[in-house]
Amino acid sequence: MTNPPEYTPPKVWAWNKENGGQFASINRPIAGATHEKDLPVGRHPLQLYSLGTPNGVKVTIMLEELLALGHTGAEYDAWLIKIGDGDQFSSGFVAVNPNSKIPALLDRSGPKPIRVFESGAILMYLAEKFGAFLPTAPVERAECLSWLFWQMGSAPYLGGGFGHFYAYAPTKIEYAIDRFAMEVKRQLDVLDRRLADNAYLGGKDYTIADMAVFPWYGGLVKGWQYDAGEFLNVTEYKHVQRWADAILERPAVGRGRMVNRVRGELSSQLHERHDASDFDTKTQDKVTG
Ligand SMILES: N[C@@H](CCC(=O)N[C@@H](CS)C(=O)NCC(=O)O)C(=O)O
Repeated sequence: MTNPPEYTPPKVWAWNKENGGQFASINRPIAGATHEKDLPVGRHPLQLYSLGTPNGVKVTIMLEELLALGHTGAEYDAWLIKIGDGDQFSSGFVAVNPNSKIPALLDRSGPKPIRVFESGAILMYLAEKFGAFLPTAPVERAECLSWLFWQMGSAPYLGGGFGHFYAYAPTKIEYAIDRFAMEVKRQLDVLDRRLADNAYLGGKDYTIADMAVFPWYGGLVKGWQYDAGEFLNVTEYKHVQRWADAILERPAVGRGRMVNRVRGELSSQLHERHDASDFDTKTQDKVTG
């Protein structure tokens, strides 16, 4: 094993703003706003402040699925939060999410706006509000919520662990890549075994658990995440592949993946969404990453 340069931690950690990492310009060890700026507000009951990352896409898929079911109360304005530019640290965004991370939702349909942050909480909130994609029978509901929370606990090992050290860290550290590649493969095997006997994670029905897991692990087995398909030998997860293909067939998933998207073919990027007709000039078949 190749060793990284020796580092002896000081007695008390100190913030080195020039640590060279790809996110050095936005990462910081303190919370709160860096600047005063209000968030924009559109005409719809739901205001989403987000970006087309796996965490953001979970929510736009859910909103498009709700609209496809005919829930007009799920009409939404999706505003772009450019995290590379520090938009998540504006006073307006921090008021909606004190954790300064996308996605954040403001429900303005009632007498007082309700804020919701954390993608899992937003999915649950919307599922309960509209009575959709979250089973009510105890066994199915428990299974759905278990897989939803599995995602919330597991994906940081994929994104913050594997993805960070494999794709973003300024130096390739064998120990870190090895440790997180092993964990991510274990997680893929967990999913593969579950999906061997079940059409979807919650059982026979498509639920918010699938919407949460798909953008991360579906993207991984399709080779889109971190360009790591070959490295992780993702073709071996046959049941995850079958499940991801089934989800990709859904028109609402195609639309949800385009909202707040800032990479890939320009024709696949819908930076802001304010009306169903906004998709008319876009082409879903170009959403390949
Ligand atoms: N557990 C959170 C994670 C959200 C998250 O990590 N969002 C990232 C983008 S995918 C972000 O906003 N990063 C900005 C930052 O860290 O400053 C959720 O599921 O909502």
